[in-house]
Amino acid sequence: MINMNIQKLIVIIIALIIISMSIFTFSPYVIGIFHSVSQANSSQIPAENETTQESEQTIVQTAVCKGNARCFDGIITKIVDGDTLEIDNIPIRLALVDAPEYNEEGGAEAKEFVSSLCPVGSTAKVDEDDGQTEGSYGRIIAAIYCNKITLNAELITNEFATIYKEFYDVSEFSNEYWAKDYGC
Ligand SMILES: [Ca+2]
Ligand SMILES: [Ca+2]
Repeated sequence: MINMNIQKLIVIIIALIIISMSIFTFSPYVIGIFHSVSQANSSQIPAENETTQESEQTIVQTAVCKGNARCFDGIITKIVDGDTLEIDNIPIRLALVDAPEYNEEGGAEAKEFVSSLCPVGSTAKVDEDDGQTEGSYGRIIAAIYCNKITLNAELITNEFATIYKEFYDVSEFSNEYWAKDYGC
């Protein structure tokens, strides 16, 4: 009777050793799998600052593009001056807006104004001017929406820039309030 129990005990111990050895051998893989699963999960759950960016993005996406020309969302990567900036490194010229060059009088202020409204890193929507799809010196001519505002409108109405009258008869945005009230 006692012998039987000892035999059983030995079998159990050997089984336990085999099980623990196999766990030890395979644990790196198991941990690796769990790690990748938890990473995948954590990337689905936005951290607090990502939530802010996401809501900004939602606001940008609610801005509706006019016409059929290019329309895309991106991140502001550079502000050149009051009427030119880069979104996803693509140069954009603000439609109907003429701000002074950076080295001209009022140029630095206009650039600073753009930075204060839509700093580098902001999410923005680009609505290409359907009347000026040929662009300007390699830049897309567009209206830009960011942080709930239309950048073109803010520059004009706050008098950091004037209406580019030369193009108001071809521009898609000539009938916008900011264009009509300030010269179109
Ligand atoms: Ca358009
Ligand atoms: Ca200019």
